Amino acid sequence: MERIEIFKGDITTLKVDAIVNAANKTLLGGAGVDGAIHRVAGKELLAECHTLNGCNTGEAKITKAYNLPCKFVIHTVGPIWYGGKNFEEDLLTSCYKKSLELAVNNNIETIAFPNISTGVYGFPKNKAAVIAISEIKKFLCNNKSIKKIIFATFDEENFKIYQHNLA
Ligand code: AR6
Repeated sequence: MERIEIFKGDITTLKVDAIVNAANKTLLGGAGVDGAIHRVAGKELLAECHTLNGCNTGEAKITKAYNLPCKFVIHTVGPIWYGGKNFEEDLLTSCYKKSLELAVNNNIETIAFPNISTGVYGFPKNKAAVIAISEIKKFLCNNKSIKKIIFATFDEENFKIYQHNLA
């Protein structure tokens, strides 16, 4: 538990080894946290993303962070919520798992996650938080190289949900 933290605010301000981006399959930018990350990182991030050939839902890819204060950006594509019968929960679990595997393989020790899929993609916020927290706790039990995982909440509702679920 001491390796898990909640932060409320803009993930692009965090000086961690990696921040995770809630991207779309093109990896070529968008609104929400994706837009904020590309705005701060600058055009070089978009140029590197152009070389990646997109990313499937539930998968993750890593880039440098350019003008961001972190070292890497891990881009993952969350599921669009269609009511829960299209493997949305498994795909969201996979986003956290694949992002953490990439982090470990790149010697990342500190990492911040946004609340993947809970904005434009419409995943129910509490359900998403329960999945994120349980996957991360499971991962930390089996991994000692990750020193800190930050849940970067942005809206008040998610902040309260994480406070409640981590209490
Ligand atoms: N820092 C941290 N969290 C943020 C920030 C920020 N600067 N801005 C928004 N959030 P969303 P999704 C929160 O919509 O649902 C994009 O267009 C926000 O409050 O960014 O996975 C992509 O290109 C919410 O809780 O991502 C995709 O097309 C969370 O980030 C699509 O949106 C996720 O909201 C992905 O949708």
